[in-house]
Amino acid sequence: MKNISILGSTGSIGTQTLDVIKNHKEKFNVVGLSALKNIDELEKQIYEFNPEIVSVFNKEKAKILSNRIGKKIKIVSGIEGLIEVATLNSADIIVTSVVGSIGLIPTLEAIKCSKTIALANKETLVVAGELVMKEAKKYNATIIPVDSEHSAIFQCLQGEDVDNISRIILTASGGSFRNCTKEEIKTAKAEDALKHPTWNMGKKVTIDSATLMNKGLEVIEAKWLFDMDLDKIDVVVHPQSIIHSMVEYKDYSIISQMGTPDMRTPIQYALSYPDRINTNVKKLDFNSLGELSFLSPDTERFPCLSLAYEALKVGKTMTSVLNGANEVLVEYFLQNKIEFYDIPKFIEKAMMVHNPFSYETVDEILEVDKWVRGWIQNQIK
Ligand code: MN3
Repeated sequence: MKNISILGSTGSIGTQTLDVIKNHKEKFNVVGLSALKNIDELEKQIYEFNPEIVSVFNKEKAKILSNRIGKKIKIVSGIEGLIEVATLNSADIIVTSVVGSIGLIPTLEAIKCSKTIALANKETLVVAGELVMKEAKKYNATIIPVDSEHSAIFQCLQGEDVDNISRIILTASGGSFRNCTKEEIKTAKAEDALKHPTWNMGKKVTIDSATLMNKGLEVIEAKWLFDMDLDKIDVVVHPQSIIHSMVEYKDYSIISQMGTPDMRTPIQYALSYPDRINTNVKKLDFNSLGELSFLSPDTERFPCLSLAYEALKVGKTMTSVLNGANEVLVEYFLQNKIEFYDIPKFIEKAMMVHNPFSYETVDEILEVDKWVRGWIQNQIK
């Protein structure tokens, strides 16, 4: 039996993780849950999975939940609460599925407790990949990717020697605006961007898919997870989302991982690793699949991808600036306060203003994160 703690249990990845667990109650047991503020959903989860501890980030909401369910379960709140769920003694695996750089601190604390991390929070590696991987090594904590592309690569690497890799090929669906002209994209609203063609995901990552920033963040994530040089990470647009990513070896053999696009597959693999277990995800039917196609990403219509490569090339604190600016701008776009192309425009401006430096502590990173968020807010006002 593996004991699981989930950071962000009411979000898209969190609920799909619980769905996987529900199917394998003989293998997995929930010990910790946490949510930002959705206590109605959290309350249902508590009755169904009976955890030891629950964290509600919002303190007011934590109090309301506490009044509702009494003293049966320990309820904590704030960042301290999130850390408590992340470092729970009885937990074997911590699923980090909170959205944004808020995931960094609890992930680092879980690493210090040598937990196995099922990492679904890509922003953690984007803002502090070097530090996180260094700490994971130091504390002997295993990091297993949940992001579908990185899970694919992780699976393609099993039994192989990393020195034999020629390159990693990340596939991208192309997002909601893949077939739109620049003019159409310019005036598109958040609701249009939220109609993702192949994947069922949360709002933030769906907007990031539409801008291709998601793929940019994933390039950065891949660099740190697999210790790969930037020039060995390629992106190809593959609209059907059947091939979830590939690894090319030095004999130019390419190994890919395929399947129906369903996040429960990479989530389950992260929980069952190194084992494989049954699923009720839909089987891939080659007879009705039709054609698989591949295109190069269009950085003219989707400049965010180039900005991410640029930030990674500069390195140091620049990827934090990219990420912090993006998080704020996506939120504004979701509220229809800015246009689609304001996202890359202001990220680029922030990157030009910022003087990147080498960081050693998480506090330095958080300082940069705070700065860029304030800077963007001032620009939009
Ligand atoms: Mn992905």
